Parts: sequence; C-alpha cells; structure tokens
Amino acid sequence: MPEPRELVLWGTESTRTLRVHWALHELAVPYSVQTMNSRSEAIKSSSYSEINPRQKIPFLQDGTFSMGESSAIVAYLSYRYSNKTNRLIPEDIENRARWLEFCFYAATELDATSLYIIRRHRDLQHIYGEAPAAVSQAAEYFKKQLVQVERTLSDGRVFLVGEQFTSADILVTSCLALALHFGIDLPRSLHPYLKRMAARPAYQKGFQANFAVNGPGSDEGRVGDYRTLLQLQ
Ligand SMILES: N[C@@H](CCC(=O)N[C@@H](CS)C(=O)NCC(=O)O)C(=O)O
Repeated sequence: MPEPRELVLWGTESTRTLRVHWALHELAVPYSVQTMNSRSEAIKSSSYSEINPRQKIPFLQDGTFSMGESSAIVAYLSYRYSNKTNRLIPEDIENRARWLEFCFYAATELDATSLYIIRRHRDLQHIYGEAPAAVSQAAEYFKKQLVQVERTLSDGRVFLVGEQFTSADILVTSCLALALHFGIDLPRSLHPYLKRMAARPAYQKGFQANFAVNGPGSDEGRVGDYRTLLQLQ
C-alpha cells in the first residue's frame, strides 16, 4: 500500500482560503492547517518565503507537490480527489466546460475585477491608495455580472452546473459571501441558493477551520462579519 499523502493547507481568515478548506471538507480529504494570515509577520518570514516566494495565501502542499492560487487549488483538488461519493467536477464534456466557465468567471470577473478592487482601495487604502470612484464602480460591476448566476438559477436548478454540487459552487458562493460582507445587496432570487450552500456540513466545517472559530487566536469580531451568509433569512 502506498503511504497516504500528507496535505498541508497554509492560510486562514480570508474568503480565498475558505474556498480551499471547504473543498477539502467536501472531498473528505484529511489535511492539516497552518495558520497564516495576510500581512502578518509570519507571511513575510524567510521560512514561509522558502515555501511560497509570493508570500500569499492560500498555499497547498500535497506530498512533494505544492501550489498557490485559490481557484487553481480548488480545481486541482477536484481533479485529484473526486470519487464516486464526493465529486466536485462534472464528467460530461459540456458540463465540464460550463464548470470551467464558472470557475474563471468567479476568479476574474467577481473576485479580481470587482471584490478585490473594493478590498484594496477601500479597506486597504492605507496600502493601495484611496480610489472611491473605482470602489463604487466595482460594486456596480459586480452586481451587473451577477446576471450570469441569476439567469442560470432561474430555471429552479439546485446547483450551478448540471445536477451536482461542484467546485464552481464553492468559488461563486465564496464571492457572494464576501460581497455580503462588503455590504453589497444581492438579488433576493439568489438567497435560497446561498442558504442551501451555507447549510452544507462541509461549508460549516470549512468555515470553522478557516476562521478557527472558538479556537486559539480566534477573533470573534472579524468572524462575526463573515457569518452573514449563515444568517440569511
Ligand atoms: N489570486 C490569488 C490571490 C491570493 C492573495 O492575494 N491572497 C491574499 C489573502 S486574501 C494574501 O495572501 N495577501 C497577503 C499579502 O498581500 O500580503 C488567490 O486567489 O489565491
């Protein structure tokens, strides 16, 4: 029998790290967590720079293989660890193309082009500079882009792609959760979908692991804001 691979996930307390914790719990893959927060001393340390020279989280070590980029990590885990019981990637070619479309859409249109403009130029303006026009336009742009999710779910489907939960749901939901945290009003038509996602046991376990809820170093003030998704009426 080959030795089981040792998985280590570096990164906590952001929605980008939450994606990976959630995927690992959906796939029921055992892993250990290395607490590592943005802009901490630890992330800039020489020991972490050896592991990830870009000094970013999340970062995954899977045996001797390692990688960064939250969306790519989630896709990798979906390829590598999906099985008959826990499958995060569609088998059918067209559904797989749709899955890929949603993954890129979440990583580029929702995350990089919208949410992280707001994050950088509002919450982190002391580092990246103040840009109120860019921030308000980013929120508008985000809402406009949501038509893709609204239209997809308008036929009453349960998940974004085909008839199964996939990692596209993880990536899109994590963006919607961050939008709520930022105070962006989401269309009410999306609330039932978000409630379904937040009710998943793997989401809740991933949330606990990501925010070290009640654990050492847990910051209830910070975690509380992210609970919005769990409290949708
Ligand atoms: N595109 C990357 C972004 C990674 C990223 O910027 N992560 C932030 C936390 S959300 C970080 O590591 N920030 C540390 C820093 O900039 O010092 C991903 O999705 O993984």
